[in-house]
Amino acid sequence: AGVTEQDLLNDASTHGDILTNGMGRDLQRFSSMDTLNKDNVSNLVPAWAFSFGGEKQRGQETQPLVHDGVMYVTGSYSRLYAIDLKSGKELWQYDARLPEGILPCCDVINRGGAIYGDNIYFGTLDARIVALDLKTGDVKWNKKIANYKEGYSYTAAPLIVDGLVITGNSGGEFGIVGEVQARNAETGDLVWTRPVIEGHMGTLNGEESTMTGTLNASWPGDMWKTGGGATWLGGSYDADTNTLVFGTGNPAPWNSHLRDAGTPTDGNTGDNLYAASRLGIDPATGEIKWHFQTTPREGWDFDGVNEVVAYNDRDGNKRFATADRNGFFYVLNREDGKFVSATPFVSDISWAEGIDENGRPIFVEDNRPGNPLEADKGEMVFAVPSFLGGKNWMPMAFSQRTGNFYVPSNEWGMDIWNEPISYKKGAAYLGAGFTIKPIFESHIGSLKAIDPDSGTVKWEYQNDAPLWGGVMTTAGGLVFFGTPEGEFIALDDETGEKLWSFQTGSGIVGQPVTYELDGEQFVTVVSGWGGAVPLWGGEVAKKVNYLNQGGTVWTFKLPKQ
Ligand code: PQQ
Repeated sequence: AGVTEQDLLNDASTHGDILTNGMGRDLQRFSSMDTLNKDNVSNLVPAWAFSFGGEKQRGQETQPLVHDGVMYVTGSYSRLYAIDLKSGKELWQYDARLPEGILPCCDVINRGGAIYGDNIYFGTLDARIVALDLKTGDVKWNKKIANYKEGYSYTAAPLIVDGLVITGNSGGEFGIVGEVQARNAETGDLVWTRPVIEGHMGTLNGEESTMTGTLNASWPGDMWKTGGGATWLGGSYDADTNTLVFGTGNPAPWNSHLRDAGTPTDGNTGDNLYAASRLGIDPATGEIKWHFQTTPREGWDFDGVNEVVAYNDRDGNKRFATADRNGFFYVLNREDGKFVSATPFVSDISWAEGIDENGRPIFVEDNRPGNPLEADKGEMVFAVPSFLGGKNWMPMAFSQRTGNFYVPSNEWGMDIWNEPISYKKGAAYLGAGFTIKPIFESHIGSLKAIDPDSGTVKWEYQNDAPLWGGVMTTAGGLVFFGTPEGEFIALDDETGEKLWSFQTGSGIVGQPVTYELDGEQFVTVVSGWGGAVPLWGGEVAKKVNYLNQGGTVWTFKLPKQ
């Protein structure tokens, strides 16, 4: 028996289990349960808590999974725990043995696993993907995605479609090449690979398939060979159109002048395809069906990896939505990835005036960091958003109840300048320097309710520290999310009013879930501050350096009647 493709298709509508990241492969993070709702959420209390233990208290960005009476949760440093759903007691634990010299850019985090057949799959920081037996935690297979010594790592939750385990890769700061890989879930054997930078060859069943894009059409010289575009946040799956959607990170290096991206030209020279893009991919073959580039000529580290959520708009049109790191909220057509609309979702965006009718940014050329070739350091600019983005990896949620998206955003900017750089295997390949700064005294974090049909912000909930955790919506009219200050919060989905909160003891950068057990509705979130902000946040990192680390799974329920 085991978990089937049909079970994955039904994941969002079955209340007793959570098999996929995103609570359904379209990543809506909406639960149709309403036992817990606006009227009773103020009574929510802890049912149990579970500590990851050890000294490895780092960013806990995971989303728990639930199957057959067991919760599966990944922790920092490539650990996975199986926990009894009723008692909160540990059943087994798997610790990946990580080699010295792993190179994750942005903390030793993991965002979760995927369940299929009799296995749970998750990726490790040394760029491997592991299949473990659901019952025992025994290793079924363990495969290398890429060479960690070159800067590759892995942090995303894998995606499972039609018996294939589909993974991206991390390493965009090291001049790696972004890629999507599909493996047979039973054996771990590679079925296809799709590099995302033009000029590189894909494979299918061990043989070359097709080239990605057109060689040298949008890159100068050999720059495509180390072109970046890490697919580090994984992907989503739209079953209606049978399409995988993966985002691609910043082109490498950051210094855009080295990639011919600094001077406007005719055609797409310097666009650096398909970095900073979303790709629609055929799950059977790994062929690219369509692409949409959010930031052509990228020069501010606006990775295009943010999750693409499949939904229907209020007129019933099949749409995708994505809130890009570059500060714009995009709506695309699900059939062909074509641009529908884009609206800013953060304040004071400085690098573009807006997005034109073809989905291309209208650049403010003065806001591109200057060319350093003539000097050691190019001209510095103050750009908004900061390179950590109007929104980073933390997933938004869609509500089927309100038709709105709930987007965890941040309002901040950066001083940024370019420097000369040349590629060296396994070394940082940026060619830029930067300092992140707040732009408002009152707040950085802002959870926004966005109407995707008009792009308007209906309400916002402001938070002192940058928001760094996922959002979940429910048919009970609730929006759940956590803050770096440690609060786990439920808001009213129509007004943004705070209905409930609980202090978890460390910052929340995890992704909440909800499920049913014996007729009761439970809510779980993992607490444990970390991720990119303390490491890369400049002045903002200093502002939040009082926050404590942790590693605790918190589970809540209503008291018995
Ligand atoms: N990871 C985080 C985090 O977990 O807090 C934030 C970031 C990453 C970024 O802002 C990145 O740019 C980023 N880039 C890559 C890459 O280019 O390969 C990987 C990751 C990652 O795997 O976590 C992040």
